[in-house]
Amino acid sequence: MLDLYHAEPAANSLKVLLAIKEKGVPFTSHFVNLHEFQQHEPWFVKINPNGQVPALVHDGKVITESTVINEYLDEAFEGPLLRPVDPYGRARMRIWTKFVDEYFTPALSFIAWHHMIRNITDKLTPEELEAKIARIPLKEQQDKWRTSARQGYTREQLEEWGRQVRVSIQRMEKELAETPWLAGAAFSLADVSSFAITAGMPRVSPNLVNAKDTPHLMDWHGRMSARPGVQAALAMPNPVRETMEAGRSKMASILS
Ligand SMILES: N[C@@H](CCC(=O)N[C@@H](CS)C(=O)NCC(=O)O)C(=O)O
Repeated sequence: MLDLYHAEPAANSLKVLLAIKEKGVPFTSHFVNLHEFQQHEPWFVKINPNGQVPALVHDGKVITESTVINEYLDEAFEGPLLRPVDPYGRARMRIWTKFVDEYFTPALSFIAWHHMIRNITDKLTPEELEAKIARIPLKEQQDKWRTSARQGYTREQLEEWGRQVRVSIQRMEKELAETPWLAGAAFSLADVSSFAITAGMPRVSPNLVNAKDTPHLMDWHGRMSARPGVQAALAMPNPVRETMEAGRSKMASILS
């Protein structure tokens, strides 16, 4: 029995959907609607005490943290190998997944929240919003919801995160100019992690990711997008697409 609790195919949820579809492992999908704060409901916090998606439940055992879930999926199930076999290749893969988790994703995430969260929270009264925030298990996430919903982040903060996103894109471009996939000769979880947050960038941030400035990244993006596993992950239902799109256009200004 394999159950995956995830949100729309974006960011950390997309990361795990990509791996599970590439691997071809059958699973039961449970959509957790972040726009309705379902991730903070008691039934879900019992599964992941952090109140965040994705979460995998395998024969009753819970695995959280998207990068750990992906390594677990690759280790525990049959199917194409998603990690290089040699120790150096595997280390290179982990350097990428760590970089994506610790540097690239946080920078992009703060920018996204600043532009998108009010599309979710504006329908609530201040009292309703505080009641929702009070249920969030992590103090850091409480602060992120509250700041994004109210005054937002400062121009200096947004510009610094924008700089970090540009550094991340340049790092990908440099690597992909040297090797076809991010961890070397073969597709791996390094590509999965990186694609999960750059999937929409050629469309949303064409000033940053385009054929002239980042030709190798664009070529990689085309090869990634052509993979059946990637297409299957991106085709997962997305009931919140409209709200997301409304925020995405606003993000483009800081990411150029
Ligand atoms: N380190 C965690 C982060 C998970 C995470 O940030 N999930 C986001 C969605 S991409 C979430 O659940 N956000 C809603 C919230 O924090 O309230 C992982 O990699 O799985």
